[in-house]
Amino acid sequence: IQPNNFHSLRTKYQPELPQLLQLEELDTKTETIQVNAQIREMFPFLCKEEVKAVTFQAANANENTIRAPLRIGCVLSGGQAAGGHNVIVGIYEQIKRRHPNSQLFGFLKGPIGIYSGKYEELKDDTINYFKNRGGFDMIQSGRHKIETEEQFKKSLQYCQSLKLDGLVVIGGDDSNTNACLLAEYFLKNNCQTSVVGCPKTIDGDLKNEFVEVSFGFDTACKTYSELIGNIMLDTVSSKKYYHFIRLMGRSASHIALECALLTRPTWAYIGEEVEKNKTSLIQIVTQLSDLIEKRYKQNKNHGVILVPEGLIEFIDEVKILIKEINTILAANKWESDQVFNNILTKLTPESSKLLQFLPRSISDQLLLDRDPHGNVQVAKIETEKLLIEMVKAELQRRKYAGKFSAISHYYGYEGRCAFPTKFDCDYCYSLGVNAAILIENKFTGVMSCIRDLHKNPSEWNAAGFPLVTMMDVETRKGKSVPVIKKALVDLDGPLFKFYQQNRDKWAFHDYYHPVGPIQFEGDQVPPFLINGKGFEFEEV
Ligand code: FBP
Repeated sequence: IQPNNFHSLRTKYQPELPQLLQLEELDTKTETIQVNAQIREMFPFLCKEEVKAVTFQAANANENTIRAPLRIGCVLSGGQAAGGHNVIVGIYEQIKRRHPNSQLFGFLKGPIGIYSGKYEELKDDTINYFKNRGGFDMIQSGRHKIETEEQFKKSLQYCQSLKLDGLVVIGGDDSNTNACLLAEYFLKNNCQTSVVGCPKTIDGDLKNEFVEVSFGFDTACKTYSELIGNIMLDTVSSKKYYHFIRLMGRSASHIALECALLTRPTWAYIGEEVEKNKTSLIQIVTQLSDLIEKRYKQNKNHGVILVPEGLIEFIDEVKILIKEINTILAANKWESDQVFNNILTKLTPESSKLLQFLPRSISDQLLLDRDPHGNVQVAKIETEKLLIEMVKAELQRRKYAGKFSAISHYYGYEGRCAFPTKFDCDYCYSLGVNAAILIENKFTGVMSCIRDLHKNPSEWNAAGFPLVTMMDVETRKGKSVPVIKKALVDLDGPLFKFYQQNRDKWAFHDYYHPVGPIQFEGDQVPPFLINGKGFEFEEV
């Protein structure tokens, strides 16, 4: 692909590094963290001694320090998220600064590249081309899991034959769970390769007391918000369409909430609230129809409704239906054209009724194969179309006097590979530099964490937090397994509260706020998801 002018401009940008990570010499400071007993048992090698978090502080420069070249492998795992390339660029530039003979190897097409030994050495030309660029095309990604003994063994063999000091796994909750299992396996087998994770996912659900936000979230939300704002301007100009916009984000509604705060739509559903209130599909349709009728009385036949992709799984009766489908599909194998009829005979009467009530296109989407981690592929379920159809039918039933003309949109993949925002460029570069420093200091089974992200990049802090401290135990396929828990929208947190306080006003008075395209220069607003820290909510 020939770089265009914008690309050339962006590649010239040197990401800002926190002052701390610019220092020649760093001392590490460790602090013991408690890990629950069940997790300690599952990771006996990582938890052999006290489990420690690491932070850094300035040390005196020592001219006599002799540094050896570092050899690091990296892998991009799971869905694309803007900024992934900069994590790799950060690792590369850091290890080259430490020693010019250091080497970086990219495992290709995700975790499968590790256990099948498919890799490429990354050099200046590749690194310079992909700097500050969206996509994962430098080494590609994949959703494979390292799960069988053979795959663990092969992963270890390839890391050993490459004499890797470290492996950086750039991924979401499932990929970092896998990284932790790999770190444990390497320790158990006396392999010297450290394993360090980096928090990636546009969904924003890899978030906890150690990780403030996952990278890619900021770019995705700002990309979608630009498009939502454009639609808002269009609809207040023509005043004739309701736009139902489904936003990506598999489970949690962080993206929908962030975009709602940025753009102030007519209405935004938040899946976690729907779950908490046990709102049924019919209730959602009734609420929307009431809203449309009320707006009609104000002479408004237009609007913008945000629908999180994960909404469908939060609706109580659909959640039960999906759970039943998952169990039945796990126990039976049918030809694809027989799945629908066969499954109806095995579902409970309520779920069977619901599956038949849903439009066939939607029920077929619910029956699709699960991804390798067992997730329903909500990206393929057209909830926005389902709502439009059901609202249309309800309004007809009510003999609605107004006009309901609705257009559906799905903003998903277009937000994952945009040119990363300045925030994601700097954040990812710092994550990569920090990962390399953690490896140089021989920490394993830790997540590279950059903190105080609401401040200017120069003031950010860096740390390594043990992955075992982020783990919970869940039952999957009848077995207790360790997993990094997904963070859902906090319904008591400042972001949701702000939306809740303002949404009725926004619903009837069109406070639309088109944000325009991502800006790379000037004042930057970090994602609100960082607990609204440093962000003053402005009453509107
Ligand atoms: P990750 O959690 O791996 O980052 O992926 C998130 C996501 O982008 C979801 O928002 C979306 O539902 C899903 O991936 C789509 O998956 P796929 O790329 O396999 O279609």
